[in-house]
Amino acid sequence: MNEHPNYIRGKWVPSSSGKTFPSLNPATGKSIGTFQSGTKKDVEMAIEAAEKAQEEWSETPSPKRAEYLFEISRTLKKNKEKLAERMTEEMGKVLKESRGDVQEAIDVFEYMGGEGKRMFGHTTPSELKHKMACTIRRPIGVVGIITPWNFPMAIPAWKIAPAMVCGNTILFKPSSDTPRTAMDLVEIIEEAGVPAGVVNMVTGSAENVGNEIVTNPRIRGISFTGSKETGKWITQNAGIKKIGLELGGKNAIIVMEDADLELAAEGILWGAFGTTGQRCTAASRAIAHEKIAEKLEQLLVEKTKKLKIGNGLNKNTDVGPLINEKAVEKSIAYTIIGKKEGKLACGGKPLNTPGFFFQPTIFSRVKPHARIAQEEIFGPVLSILRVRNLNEAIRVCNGVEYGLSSSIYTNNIANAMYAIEKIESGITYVNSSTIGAEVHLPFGGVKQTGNGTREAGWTGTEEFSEIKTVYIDYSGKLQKAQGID
Ligand code: UN1
Repeated sequence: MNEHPNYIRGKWVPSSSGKTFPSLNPATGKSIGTFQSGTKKDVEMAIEAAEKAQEEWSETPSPKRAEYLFEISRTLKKNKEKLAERMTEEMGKVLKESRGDVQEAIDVFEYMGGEGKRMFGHTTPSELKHKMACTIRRPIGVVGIITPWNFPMAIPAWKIAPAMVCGNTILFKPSSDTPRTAMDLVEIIEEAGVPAGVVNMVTGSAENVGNEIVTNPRIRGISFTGSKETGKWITQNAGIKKIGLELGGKNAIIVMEDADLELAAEGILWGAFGTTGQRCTAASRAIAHEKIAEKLEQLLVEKTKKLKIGNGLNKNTDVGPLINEKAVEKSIAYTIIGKKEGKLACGGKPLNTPGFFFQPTIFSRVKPHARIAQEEIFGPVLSILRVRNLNEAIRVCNGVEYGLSSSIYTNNIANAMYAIEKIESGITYVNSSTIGAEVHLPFGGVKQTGNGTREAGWTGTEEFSEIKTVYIDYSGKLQKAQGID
């Protein structure tokens, strides 16, 4: 019933395992279809297909490859509403956010299509006469793309679009929580006429599918978004490959005494409870100046109590379910820890209904070293911390192992500029929440959040290409560099 195959060499095929797993609607706990429990053998078949397609795809000029990306973008746009509804059904986020997720995919295929006409290298003079030097971009080869469930279309698109335009062929393993949204995207890629073998998808577990993708030496590059633990495992087991990692966050919003508190409260709420707190960029800490902390807390609690929890397909829902049972257990566990570490100001309970719901939760008077202020919860749990001045705020903000997004609310330009300079993170917002990065700017983090790559924007193609340096000597003589005669 409603069984969905893998996609290898342009064909929809069952797994060699003969087994499937269900994808559940987190608002009801019911299955929406079954997907292949992929195997090492399936991965090998997909690598074979990707290798076969590699030469012709890499020889296709990038402005021509770009035409496929534009077509994918257009088809996504035409199907946006249906795709968003299906995404909410599978992932749970409220419909308007699912629309945003599809929109990110539309935008990134369009943007990366444009990159096909740039693909810039450098030219620079040689130190020798009648000789020129330049760089060009070459594909990496077959790349493995391993993606999470929280942006089930946008994140695969952030990776597949630049990988394609750079001339790589792809093995895509989506999260087992959102295989149907991944399938929807791959169907659109197929519809756009992308040659067989350029994009292949194998669904299944990390143990069987992920493991093989990471460790197989025929895969030349890996791009992964997910947990720090898995990221670490990848760096230890992938061998010599080009690796791009987007891992966790413990993002903070600093609110200074001069800030517009109404605006700050709205931004904190959107950052903490948007997507039910399940974004790497989610704001899980509010660092408040002691002079306004009480007032800010009141505003936050008041507004949080008004949020409507429910099925993301319902028009008036503000906060959808968590992704699965395990996520609810994690939020419960951190609430128990939080009650010992701070004061529970609101929320803190799962809903006693079918589906995986947890109340938006706020802890106040949390200390910087508390576990709820240090560890990534990936649920709707916000900690409020108090500080005496900007320097302390920045110290607290930086006092975690991650560094993805950050924000400061202030009307003092010097405060804002100082925070931009001193906060250790890949992204800093001023008077705006920690979420909502745009696809034409680089995205990524420092410290344990990543290994230095930046997705999206003009840096997005760097992760998926190799630089070749070219020297062209037209002097007709053997010339030796470094002054050797
Ligand atoms: C993520 O949670 O991994 O900036 C990505 C944002 C989104 C992307 C989040 N555009 O919140």
